[in-house]
Amino acid sequence: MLALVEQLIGSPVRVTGGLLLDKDPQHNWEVPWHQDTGIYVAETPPGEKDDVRGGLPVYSTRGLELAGDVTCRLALDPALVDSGGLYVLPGTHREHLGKTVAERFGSEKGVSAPQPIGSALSYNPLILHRSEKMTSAQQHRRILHLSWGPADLRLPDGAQIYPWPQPCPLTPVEAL
Ligand SMILES: O=C(O)CCC(=O)C(=O)O
Repeated sequence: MLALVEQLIGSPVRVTGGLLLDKDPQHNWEVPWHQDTGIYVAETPPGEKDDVRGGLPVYSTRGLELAGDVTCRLALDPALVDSGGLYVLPGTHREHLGKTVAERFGSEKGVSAPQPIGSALSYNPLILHRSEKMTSAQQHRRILHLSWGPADLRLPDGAQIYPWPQPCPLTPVEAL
């Protein structure tokens, strides 16, 4: 995965986040079109609103700071059209769309990006994406969602990327 992400980003990389998303019949959500503009930081910069997710502060970017980043979703279960998989809207990663998303793209269906179990789906975090509820009889749709950026990624307003315990840039395990 490191080699894949380095190839996509085009430089040495760092991890910027990780989540396990477990969609099941009791926790069966849908999410409208959005860009992932937030990034975990060491602390909320002065003057920014508090946004704490999973216990960690998140800084919301306002421009294209994350345009060189890559998200990689590993499907631990099938994530298909009827099991709450992702839809994307190609080409929308080139601008920070802010609050215009619903008005401009709300009526678009987009392109489904179905994932068989064990597959990896990589995309730019700024591409519009959405998901629907699971309608299949599947018990779980677990996705390991990993976020990556260039090792020299910097944020404005003095925001410091959360210091995940890792060598930066990342090195292959064999080399440790
Ligand atoms: O996996 C899903 O159902 C939606 C995930 C999502 O919107 C995200 O990762 O930003």
